[in-house]
Amino acid sequence: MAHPASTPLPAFQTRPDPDNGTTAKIVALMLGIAVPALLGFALWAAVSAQKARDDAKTAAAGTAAAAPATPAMAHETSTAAVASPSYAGTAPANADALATAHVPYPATLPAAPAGAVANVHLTLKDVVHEVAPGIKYQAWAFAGGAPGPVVHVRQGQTVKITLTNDGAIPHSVDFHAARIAPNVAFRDVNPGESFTFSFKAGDPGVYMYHCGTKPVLAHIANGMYGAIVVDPATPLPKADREYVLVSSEWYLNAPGLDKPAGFDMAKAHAMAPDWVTWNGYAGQYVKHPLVADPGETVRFWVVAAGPSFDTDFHVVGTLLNRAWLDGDMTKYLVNVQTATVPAGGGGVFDVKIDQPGLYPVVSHSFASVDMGQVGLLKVGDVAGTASH
Ligand SMILES: [Cu+2]
Repeated sequence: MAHPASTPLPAFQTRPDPDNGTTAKIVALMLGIAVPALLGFALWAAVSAQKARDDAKTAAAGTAAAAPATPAMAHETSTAAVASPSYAGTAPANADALATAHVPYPATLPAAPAGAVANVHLTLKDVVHEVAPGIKYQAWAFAGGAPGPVVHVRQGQTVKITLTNDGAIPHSVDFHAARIAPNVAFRDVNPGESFTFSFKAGDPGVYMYHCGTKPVLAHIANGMYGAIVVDPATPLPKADREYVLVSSEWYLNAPGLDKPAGFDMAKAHAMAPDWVTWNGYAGQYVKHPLVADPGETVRFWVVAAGPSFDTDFHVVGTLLNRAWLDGDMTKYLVNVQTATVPAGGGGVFDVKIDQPGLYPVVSHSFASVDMGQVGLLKVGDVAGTASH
């Protein structure tokens, strides 16, 4: 809709006089950005305990009022056409203690194996996964939870994948780093069976892997994804620390407090998640920050697993010194404020931070931050947040 003709155009803004309190304004602005991120859990804990109880009552009432028209899928997956109420921010009274006790997903990039062949054994399993403090979800995932293990190989290696299905229904695995006939390599594997295929890691970068069994939306949303890092044959500039971050969103058909929630297809179709996470657990690197020393180059290998959300990668308080977008490791952009990682894509981002502090790592799509996609990079010996 056009603006009314009488709407005045905004005046051009001039840069404020640097001596006129600008520093204080910038600090205030930064705090305005960072503090809400840091206080996310406190807010969830304070506001959401009651909300969770209310939502649980609402959900129970809704279930009673509207009997499901279709039978539920395995694992209580909801295929109801009407989405459950939002459970965003649900938190038990002891959420803070649970967040502290939580063992974070290991974000540090593991070493790549030597030799011509990288053997990777992945096991698929039905597991109860915690997506946030005290929030349980009946996941279909790789053994150990979601995301699956970080696979790290070298360009030129043959990657030999063995997939074992310990779940209750057929699953598969699709590697975006592979150039291979998917009908053969990514085929369904029945429960109790194993399947092996190999591909040449010809394309460096960071790539998603995921179950590709239909409905893919449900299999990814239920936790079946991970990241594979393929080291370029021509090494990247040296990095002092390397972290892998996989973003994903979660669609819950129940609060997940008393018993595990299942998947809500209507919410997934509406792209209205309850939680958005780095490495499968809301805010885990707020309580347990990623760390670096001042002046170090920190490399983030980022995958947006979705199933449907992009990640707008941003580190509050700095710029991305280098940004390799998706699978193109032949060149990088410099001084990027926010880099989009599309759902199903990846990106490699370097930051070099000299000033000690707590730097939030977010998707700058801030609904995602509110739903849990925030972590901290702790640079130097900074007080105020629990460490590992
Ligand atoms: Cu699957």
